[in-house]
Amino acid sequence: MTIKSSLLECDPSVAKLIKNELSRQENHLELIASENFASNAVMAAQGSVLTNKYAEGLPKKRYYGGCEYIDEIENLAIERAKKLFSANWANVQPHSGAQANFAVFLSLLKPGDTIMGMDLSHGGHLTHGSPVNVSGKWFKTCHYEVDKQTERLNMDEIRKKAIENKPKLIICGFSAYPRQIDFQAFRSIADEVNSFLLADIAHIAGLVATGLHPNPIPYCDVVTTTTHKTLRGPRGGLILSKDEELGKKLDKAVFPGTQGGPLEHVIAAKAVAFKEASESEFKIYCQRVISNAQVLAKQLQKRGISIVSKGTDNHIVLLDLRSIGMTGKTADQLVSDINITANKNTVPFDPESPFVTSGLRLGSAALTTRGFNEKAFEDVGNIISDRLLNPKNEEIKEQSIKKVSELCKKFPLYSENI
Ligand code: DSN
Repeated sequence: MTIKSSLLECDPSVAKLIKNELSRQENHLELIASENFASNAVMAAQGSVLTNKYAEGLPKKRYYGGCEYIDEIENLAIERAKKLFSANWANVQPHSGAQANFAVFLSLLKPGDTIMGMDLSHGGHLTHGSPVNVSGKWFKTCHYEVDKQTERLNMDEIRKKAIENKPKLIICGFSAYPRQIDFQAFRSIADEVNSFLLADIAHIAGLVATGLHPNPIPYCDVVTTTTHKTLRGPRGGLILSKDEELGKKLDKAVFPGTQGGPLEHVIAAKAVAFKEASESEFKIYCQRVISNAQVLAKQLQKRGISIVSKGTDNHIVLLDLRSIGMTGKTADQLVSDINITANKNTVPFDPESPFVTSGLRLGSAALTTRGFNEKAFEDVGNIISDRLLNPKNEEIKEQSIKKVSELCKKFPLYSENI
């Protein structure tokens, strides 16, 4: 073997597994709310020779030579990110959303400070103060919840909690919250208790970039996101701020604070994704992401399955399966049996453990990328309902597998030769 050998020649085992994964993506309905399908252009940049280059530091301030093209690529990514989100500063190096949040903690907090985020079981994220994450081990934590009746944020309750606990950092932005976030209201609470405000928009970044969800930049000290969910780029993280001085501290917190060499091939792919997201087609795509999720939610409700907060403003549809006497674990398995990929998820005030749960989280971003329209999402809602409402019916199971296969053929993903 030489470095010129193809993947198939060099490692047929890995080549075959990648082909199998491609086939799985083509032939299953992808409804995991945090996943999407990146474009061929994004994947070409990520699978490029840039993987070979070390570039610790920032453009024009590197610890290695040979960075002239890398600098241009990273600057393009930074400038495009700033423009897309109307920010004054951006760092495109975080390897993931968790790394982005960790860098924010390093720059704003000291161990023992108090942070306040949404409770994980109500839709928060592990890195927002969960006891199993460094954010919950190194900081004192307090959590807010959604309102029991509306299953939406109750800003009066959040304000009370902030006054009680005086956090140094308030975190908003969630993993399983289907409604719009009022960043201005969070800002006024943060000002009242003299706290920093972080918005983690990992899930809704595409909707924010296209103006379909309010932008947190004017109200927050710092904003973090991933680049691969509704934003549809490569897997990775991004930090943004309106404050260039704070940006300098955040740059240091990324490198050398929490990371080593940046992944420049991923940064190039982020630059491509930011360009794609700035085009008018991407706004139309994001509008469809929302309307498709709303159609899906409505269809499930029509069939008697409750939806957390009774609907959605974004790409997330969270099923409350207590309405049909089922757990998330069972539902996850039932839809998986008919080639639908989703994830079990806690619902607010869930009586079940996180390993069992009472919810199933669905997201519309990936199938909308395949071109699924409202009619197709209505069909998806019916296929899921048929399966969950008739878990022991083998005939319905077989019909559902066929319907999934027909939908996948009708809306192909990538051509086989990528
Ligand atoms: N685990 C991701 C999600 O599914 O929302 C977030 O990191």
